[in-house]
Amino acid sequence: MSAFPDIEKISFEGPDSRNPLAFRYYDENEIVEGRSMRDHLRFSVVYWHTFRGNGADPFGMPTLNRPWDDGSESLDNAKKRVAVAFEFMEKLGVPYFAFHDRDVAPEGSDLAESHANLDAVVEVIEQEMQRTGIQLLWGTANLFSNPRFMHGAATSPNAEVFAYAASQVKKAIETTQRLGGVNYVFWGGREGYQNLYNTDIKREMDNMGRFLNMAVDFAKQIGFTGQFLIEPKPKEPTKHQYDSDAAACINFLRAYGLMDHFKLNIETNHATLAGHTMMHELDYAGAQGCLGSIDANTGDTLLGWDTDQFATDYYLTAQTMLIILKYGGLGSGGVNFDAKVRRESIDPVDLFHSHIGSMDAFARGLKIAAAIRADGAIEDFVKTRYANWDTGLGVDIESGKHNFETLEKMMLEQGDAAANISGRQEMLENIFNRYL
Ligand code: XUL
Ligand code: CO
Repeated sequence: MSAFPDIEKISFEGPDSRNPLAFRYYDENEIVEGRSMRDHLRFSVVYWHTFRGNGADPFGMPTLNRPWDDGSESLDNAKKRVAVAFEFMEKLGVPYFAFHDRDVAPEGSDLAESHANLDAVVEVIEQEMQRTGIQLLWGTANLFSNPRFMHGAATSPNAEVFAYAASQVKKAIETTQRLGGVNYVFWGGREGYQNLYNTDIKREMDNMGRFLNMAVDFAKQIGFTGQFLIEPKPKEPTKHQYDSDAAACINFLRAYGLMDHFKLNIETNHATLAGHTMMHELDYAGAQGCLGSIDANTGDTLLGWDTDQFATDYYLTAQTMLIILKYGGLGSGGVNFDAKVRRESIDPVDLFHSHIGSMDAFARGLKIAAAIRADGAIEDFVKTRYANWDTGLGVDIESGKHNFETLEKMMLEQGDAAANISGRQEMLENIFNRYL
């Protein structure tokens, strides 16, 4: 039985279309910079928000109408949900999805039963993946919802919680491998602290490093070749999260010998919670060779928490795609909609409106970014701005021919540095706007 009987497969109708259930910009076959939009964007739907979100918030009960879901934690309900998820993704036309172990299958009364429940639902997922050709962008383990993780998982002061988390991640990596997942994500749900009076930061960080190294060893042992990703977020649910932003994650990866095994999954709302723009986090990660994938969403400028809204702002999507193109694309990563409909958007069709709008916004952002790159004015300006590093003194400094003494000698002779040139920020902002 269809969960969305009135909705046909969403098709591309072009910018003039007035049909809210059609794409205006996302034409999966359109070629941009030599690659199809489908391959550039690698859209992915998340199981947790889209199929498990119910509209509840800290002030109110569930609101969303999901006629196919009986609201129970039964295995039967979990299996029925899989068919709905794949009908939705097939009609939307996305190539990927992502899930946490506990999104798809209920937790059992002990670990063995939880593993068995996961296997039972994964069997149905496997069949649906085969039927539709939809692939797994990434799997992950939920190490934050159950009360056992109240003090963290890999960073828990309780060693048995570390052991439980390791067992859960082992199973989640095996499951991701079974489903041919192309990445595996670690988001440190409660890997942080609420108060330093009760916290041994050094021990917690060392244990997190130990945990991720065990994951790397296990992946090697079973031949899992998907890319490991860390997803930075500065706070919520903990007051301070260790993986707070791209820079903190990269420092952590270097400190624990993990740089060769991990990249980053950058999420927009996490970037802004950290006091950065998405563009900053992407460029920083890219500059360090760590740009892996993105969780596409947006926060609300008036709210200081992780609202996980669908991104529709062309500035945001164009800036995001500009940096992604700059670093040659997302590789095995994708544009993963870690976003949820508002609790007032109660109908199943709202799931379509939200994804269609954001897919279109990213498609349009991709085209804007490609046009800006084709124009070349911004890139040329940056080249010119640093041009003196390509001749004379700049080359000598960068090739190690100078030290403080030689530089002082030169400046004492010369008296002062050459005059600066304008940064032209406003002109560059205007050039960007030409293509919006
Ligand atoms: C939480 C968040 C997670 C991760 C996966 O803010 O973004 O859903 O993406 O655990
Ligand atoms: Co996320």
